[in-house]
Amino acid sequence: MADNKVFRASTTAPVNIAVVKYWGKRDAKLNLPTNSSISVTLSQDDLRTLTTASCSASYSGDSLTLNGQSTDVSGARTQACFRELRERRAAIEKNDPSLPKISTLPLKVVSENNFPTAAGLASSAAGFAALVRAIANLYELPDSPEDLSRIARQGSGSACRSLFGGYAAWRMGDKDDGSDSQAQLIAPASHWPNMRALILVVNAAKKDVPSTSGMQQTVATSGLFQQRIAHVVPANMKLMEEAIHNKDFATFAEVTMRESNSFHSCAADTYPPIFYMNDASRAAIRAVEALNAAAGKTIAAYTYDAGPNCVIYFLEEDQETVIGAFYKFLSGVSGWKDSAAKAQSAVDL
Ligand code: 2P0
Repeated sequence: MADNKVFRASTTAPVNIAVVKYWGKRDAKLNLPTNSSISVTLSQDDLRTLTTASCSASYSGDSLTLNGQSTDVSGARTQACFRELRERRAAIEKNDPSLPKISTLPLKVVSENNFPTAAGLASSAAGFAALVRAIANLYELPDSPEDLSRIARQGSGSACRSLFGGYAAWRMGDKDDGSDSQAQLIAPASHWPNMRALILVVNAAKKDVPSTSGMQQTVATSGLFQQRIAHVVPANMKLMEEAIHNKDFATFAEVTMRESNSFHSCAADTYPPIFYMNDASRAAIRAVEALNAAAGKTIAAYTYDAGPNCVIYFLEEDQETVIGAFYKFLSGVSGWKDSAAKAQSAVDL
């Protein structure tokens, strides 16, 4: 029966790890940030979300399944994404009456990560990026990745950067309606193909304070944070973009490590303080410092998000040295002993 027809589209989206960190919202409803940010997209062979979106009159209502678990769709973020995508589909249906009227049909979204969600590896970024693109594909929307990034941003801020492969910037914008707060490609992965990332997953990685509430506590209480958004981030955005364009690893690495330190210092300056790193995280920082000192130049850069897990960026030519050093390190430090380490390329979609 035509009424029961199922329309379907699938897509994948990559995990991204910020090298200039997003931390703070100026508008929590529209997910508008207090600062711009930059990320590197990880290889989809290793870390990605696969999402299928479908719609049919035979479905009883909108539904979302994440890693086999039925998930609430009534949250404001998911609703904002569904609403904006439906509005866009409805507009093209209005202009072209020959198109099937699917914008009003119930939506079913099924999403799977190929990595453990509990590992705290930016799963919301890949998740919302894949959700938005899957529905946009289902609706055959003509929107550009930049347009879609404004929708994904409302699902989760960092998701807007996962609409792109390679090196992406989220420009904070200055409009109150968020129409200029979107992500943009800085360079495809092919621009710097020897970039690699090593991911160290610490045991029992559970966020004490979720990002959304943590960042707003920082905005409300940290004096250091005011300095960060006024001076530190604008300078680091410029340095990082130049480093990426020039494939200047030493600058890329220094800014990456300083940004991680700046973000975690603001977390610690929040009242009451927020600590995402633990002793094992700090030991890994020391190990990167020792590795760089032994090499006589910067060959590795650490970065931490809202949890204790470590991402280390390095270049392919230093892979043996970096991975060798970290396997040795992992076996010697409690907390990292049973961790999974994964070396991978930071490559394109
Ligand atoms: C980032 N993080 O730039 C930073 C660095 C964590 C530390 O984006 O509230 O999950 O959904 O917009 O995107 C985590 O924040 O927060 C994050 P919401 P999100 O990757």
